Amino acid sequence: IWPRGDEKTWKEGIRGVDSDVPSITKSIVNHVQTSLARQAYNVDNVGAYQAVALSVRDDLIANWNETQLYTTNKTPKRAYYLSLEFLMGRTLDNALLNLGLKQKYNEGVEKLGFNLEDIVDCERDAALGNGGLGRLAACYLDSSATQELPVWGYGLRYKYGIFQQLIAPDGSQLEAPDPWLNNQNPWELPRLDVTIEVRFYGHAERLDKGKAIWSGGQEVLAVAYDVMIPGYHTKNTNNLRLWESKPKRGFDLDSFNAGDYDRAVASSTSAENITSVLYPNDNTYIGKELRLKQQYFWTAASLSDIMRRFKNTGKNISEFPDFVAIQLNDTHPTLAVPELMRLLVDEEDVPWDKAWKIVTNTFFFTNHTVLPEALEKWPVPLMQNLLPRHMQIIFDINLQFLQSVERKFPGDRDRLARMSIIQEGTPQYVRMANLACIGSRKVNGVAELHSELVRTTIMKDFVDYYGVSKFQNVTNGITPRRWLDQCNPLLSDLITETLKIKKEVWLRDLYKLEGLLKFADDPTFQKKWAAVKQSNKERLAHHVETQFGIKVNTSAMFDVQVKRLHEYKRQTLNILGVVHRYLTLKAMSPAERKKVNPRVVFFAGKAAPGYYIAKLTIKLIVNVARVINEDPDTKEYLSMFFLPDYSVSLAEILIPASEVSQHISTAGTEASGTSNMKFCLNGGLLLGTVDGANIEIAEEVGESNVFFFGHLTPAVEELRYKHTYHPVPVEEKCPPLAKVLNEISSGRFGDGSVYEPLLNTIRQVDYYLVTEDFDSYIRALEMVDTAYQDRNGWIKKSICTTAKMGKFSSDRAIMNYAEEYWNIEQIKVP
Ligand code: GPK
Repeated sequence: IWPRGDEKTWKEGIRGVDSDVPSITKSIVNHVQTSLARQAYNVDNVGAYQAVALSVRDDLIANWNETQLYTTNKTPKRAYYLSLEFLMGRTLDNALLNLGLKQKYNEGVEKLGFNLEDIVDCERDAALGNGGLGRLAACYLDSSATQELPVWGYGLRYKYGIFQQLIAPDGSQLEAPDPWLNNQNPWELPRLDVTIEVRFYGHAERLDKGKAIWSGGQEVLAVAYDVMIPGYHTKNTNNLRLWESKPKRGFDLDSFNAGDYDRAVASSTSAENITSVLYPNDNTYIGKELRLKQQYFWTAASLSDIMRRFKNTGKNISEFPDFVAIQLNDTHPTLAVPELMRLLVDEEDVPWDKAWKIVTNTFFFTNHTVLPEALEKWPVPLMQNLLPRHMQIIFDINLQFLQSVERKFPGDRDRLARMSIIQEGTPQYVRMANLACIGSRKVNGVAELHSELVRTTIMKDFVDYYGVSKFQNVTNGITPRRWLDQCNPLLSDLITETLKIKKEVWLRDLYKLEGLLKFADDPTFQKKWAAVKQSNKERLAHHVETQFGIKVNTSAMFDVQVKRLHEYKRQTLNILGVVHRYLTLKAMSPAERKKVNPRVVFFAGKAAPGYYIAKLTIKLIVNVARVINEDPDTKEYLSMFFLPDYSVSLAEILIPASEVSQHISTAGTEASGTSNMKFCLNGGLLLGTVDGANIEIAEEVGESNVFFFGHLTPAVEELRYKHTYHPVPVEEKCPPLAKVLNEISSGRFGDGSVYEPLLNTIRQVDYYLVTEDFDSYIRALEMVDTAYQDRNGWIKKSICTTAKMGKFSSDRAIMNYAEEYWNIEQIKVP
């Protein structure tokens, strides 16, 4: 029976999402006049963007509605991707491409007197993430939707995303807030009806059978905002649910009436603060109570939502893991483990052991770093106060676990101490990675080398205990829709025309790129390939020229390093290499210089606001750039730019323009890296260390097509030992580097004393082994130069690189999770 009213009227009432050009212009004009309350004569580009976005949103909503209804009725097993970060970037262009409507909107917008590219440029990035981890989550959503997998993301709707980076006249990084929601956001659906109560503080009283009652404290509301995630050329449109915090009661009426306004709104302000701002730390743990509040708020709301959806199916609670898989993106959502225990034991009356079985069959845990400073550890007193019931549950889980370890390895006290969820001391700490591992069915790293390091270092004891099969690898991937078709339309078209297969086909099966190999030597194809790169270089040059007012030499090699500023990523190695090159050029005669391969070096990336050395590195880059860009002897041959405020949108301009990109972390420190994949997919060659996914890229494209240098992972530990116990001065170890450091100290690039703390990290402990890798780095740069001199050889390398990047599609990675971890199936919405 139709739910209400006349079925025919309902069905005929569904707004046709007709995709002919007249319907599109009609819908845009309609939004201008109604949603925006404007007229043809007062629409600027921003207004046009809003109207076009609202029009596209109508299509997305229609698909999203159908997908959600159809999937709910099918009650399949679903997977949930819990991530504190989703670095989405812009949506309009991506949505148009995924819907297959870009051409039509182009025409329609033109008819209305606008240019689609300008309109697309009006959109602000949704930058709810720091770097690789957050962007990976975004790529995974795209691949899940494209492959029609029932996957939802869960995250937080931060009012402020990653800060905006400004560069002061003296080269310092300044941070400004990113109020990205100031203009309304057409890509989200507020679900003010979907609200969940989340408790903090209070007290937990134990009952019998492992149960407890948690009461009192502060209650906060989580409100859902749904973001539509369209798949590529499919109706399937998935959901990303972001939670916003809100006070449960507006304000305290008693205080208000007594005239104490501050107190009246204090608790509501504290509730709203929870989802105010994204923490700007990457690869470092930051032990702030508000951050722990964010983590619990988000996991509690998400689990409650998941539980409600599961219960709507009417299945028995023991079937929970047959219908729900939850991927923990790093340790940030690990509180989901004790929270699911709490829901099952305290609220659903499930016996402890049965509940534990459900929990450990539901969760999967991805580790993204082995850097010790990034591993989350929360002080027990802090957690005890904020989450008293969870602290009890964690202690209970730990007791049972350690008893079982003791049975397997009797009398091994050191092992127990290492494996315990609780790190002893004053205060005690909760080790989130141990908890995540113990609570999950599988643990994975993000590239082969990294996963092996997970097995042999941070998780070694757990491998001994569980066996190695629990610890696996899923090499990261990137979506070829955004990172080729969208950011590099010229290359995408050239590939389509060359492969003679539809774009829709190779963009969903990236291994098809191998078909380019047979054209790698074809001179006409090489010419077209080079022309595309040249045009992307011009696009970047134009961007730089408008920003800096400096003309960029577009016949020079474009060399790019863009990523978060971090000592382990070694932007220092790059800048010291640039200074070395500069000094070398200065020492040459004008005739000698003419033989040098001109190079433009681009940097971009943010430093965590509290990371002093990283900020000093930015200052050094900016000030070196200022000197060399103005030096008439050398500027033709070497110039350098630090592009402020790196973002997804800026990456979309930089990556297609790169001829070589640098991924030069100390071996064993970069878990995977994903921009390396983006550059190579766009025909840029890789200059890097034998680290992370660089290794697998080289395996695919062939070692002759990458430029590798530096010590290997097994050597790193011993070198560090030597640095500590048998230090050798840099003057002895590496004279050219010593010279570079001294030039900086002596004030060649502005007051040298400013940089002493940075230079001393290299002169003294040199934990990241800059002094050990500098020589081979310089040699690698020379090899790059030599290879670049052979134009056709270089273009061939570029073609062969793109051709062999099929493995790095995030479609492959997501299918691996779906089949080997989540056990979910594709659903085709008819
Ligand atoms: C890893 F631990 C973290 C972190 O806090 N933030 C972050 O972006 C990155 N990462 C790794 O550094 C990259 O090597 C990796 O490719 C990326 O996560 C995705 O796995």
